[in-house]
Amino acid sequence: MMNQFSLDLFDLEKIDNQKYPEIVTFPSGAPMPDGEVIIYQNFFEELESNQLFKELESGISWQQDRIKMFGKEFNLPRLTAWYGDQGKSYTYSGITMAPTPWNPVLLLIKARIEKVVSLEFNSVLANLYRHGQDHMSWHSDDERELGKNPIIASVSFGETRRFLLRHKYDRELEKLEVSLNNGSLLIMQGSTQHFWKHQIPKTAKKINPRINLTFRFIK
Ligand SMILES: O=C(O)CCC(=O)C(=O)O
Ligand SMILES: [Mn+2]
Repeated sequence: MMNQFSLDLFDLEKIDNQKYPEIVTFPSGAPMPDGEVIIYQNFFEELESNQLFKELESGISWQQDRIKMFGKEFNLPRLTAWYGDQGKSYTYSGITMAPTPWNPVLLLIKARIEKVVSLEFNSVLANLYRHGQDHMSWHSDDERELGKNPIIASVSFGETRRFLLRHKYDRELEKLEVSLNNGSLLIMQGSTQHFWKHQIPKTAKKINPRINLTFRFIK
């Protein structure tokens, strides 16, 4: 007869390995001051993540946005799309976007995240990094419509990319680095956006595409 007790233990171990949140700290283990960042590696299992990547890659209406800088126009170094509840428009890098209505895949991912983050998100910014030259420069998600101390939930599918954080005011502090793997969920909360900037740097390596979704709550 199958031993029920050992089966439960096995399941627990599996859940622990895959869904255990870790607080992001400096390599010494020292806590991050002025913010709170949490990472769940393998929040979505590998096979499911691969499937979600494909569905998002083909199912999202990706756009090439342009930004103005120093009087010149440039292509944003990634493709983007903005989905959410109707009536929640959002300004990002000087671009005001009206959201596309939710699709079933995004709603599924949103519901899974809302099981561990007690917040109902009402919008998501999707980013497609086609290759190593696609990137996102240093910024904070501190737009007015996100309010004070926003909770941002960021899921990644496809290629692993480096995610870096640097303090805005204390230049003595070293940077923090997190590897955003296929199926990972990163949560930024507390005063993180007020004190820290983050980026996805370029890489010269030949790499596969990556999709990132940042779920947000817009007031
Ligand atoms: O691709 C990422 O992991 C970062 C995305 C991001 O910072 C943003 O959309 O504001
Ligand atoms: Mn951001």
